[in-house]
Amino acid sequence: MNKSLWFLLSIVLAIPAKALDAIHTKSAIVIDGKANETVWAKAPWYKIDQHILGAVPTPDDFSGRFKMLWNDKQIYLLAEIVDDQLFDRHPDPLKNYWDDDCLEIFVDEDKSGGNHQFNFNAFAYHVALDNQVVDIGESNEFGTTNVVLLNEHVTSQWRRQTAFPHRIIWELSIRLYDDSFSLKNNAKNKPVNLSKNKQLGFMVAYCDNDGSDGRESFMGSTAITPKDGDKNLGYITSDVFDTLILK
Ligand SMILES: [Ca+2]
Ligand SMILES: [Ca+2]
Ligand SMILES: [Ca+2]
Ligand SMILES: [Ca+2]
Repeated sequence: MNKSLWFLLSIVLAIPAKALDAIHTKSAIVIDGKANETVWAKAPWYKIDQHILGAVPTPDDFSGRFKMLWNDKQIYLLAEIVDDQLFDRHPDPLKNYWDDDCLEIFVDEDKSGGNHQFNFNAFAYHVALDNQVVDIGESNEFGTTNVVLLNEHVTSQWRRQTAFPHRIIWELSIRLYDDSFSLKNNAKNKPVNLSKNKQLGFMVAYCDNDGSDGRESFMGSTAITPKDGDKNLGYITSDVFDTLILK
């Protein structure tokens, strides 16, 4: 390799993964699936275009992007999702929720990284088409997987667009809980206050199913390095999340 090429390569390799920015909002955001608050126009878009699992969808089958805002109480997410078929095969919100269309939001409040599969070191909120929010909770007394609703963490509303009915605007507010959160001690659970320059572990993904028995594709906002060929690691470890900075 010649010297100039090696120099260029060393610069590219030294650039850390790009952080995501959430823009501060002084004005109130109404969670109604409408992006008509003027502050939304100030926030940059980020793509949901990284393959995690299943088929790589065509743009009409699935494509998505999102932007972020924050205030001292919560962060806000606006996702624009194109999905040709909205599908909810499992009406029970606790059953096979990953096999129905759902928006998945990964949050690690203190950016600690590490395993969160059966604890609340980080959260993998699966937001279903009925706007309910599911994650794997703490192991129960039998040591078995314990799926729980965390509806108080995320407020969610989506709407189809009149001119583009397969494009939906999904607007959400997310309260952040630190790793002391426990369903064994509900009275003590309080969302943390947020301040400028705070960094979180963060990632967004979409599970797309258009009528199959199981999830057809799973696309995310972050390039995940496979482990034993598997990129579906976000529900297990927050090591694979991106960094979100409150600007
Ligand atoms: Ca709104
Ligand atoms: Ca689809
Ligand atoms: Ca954590
Ligand atoms: Ca679908």
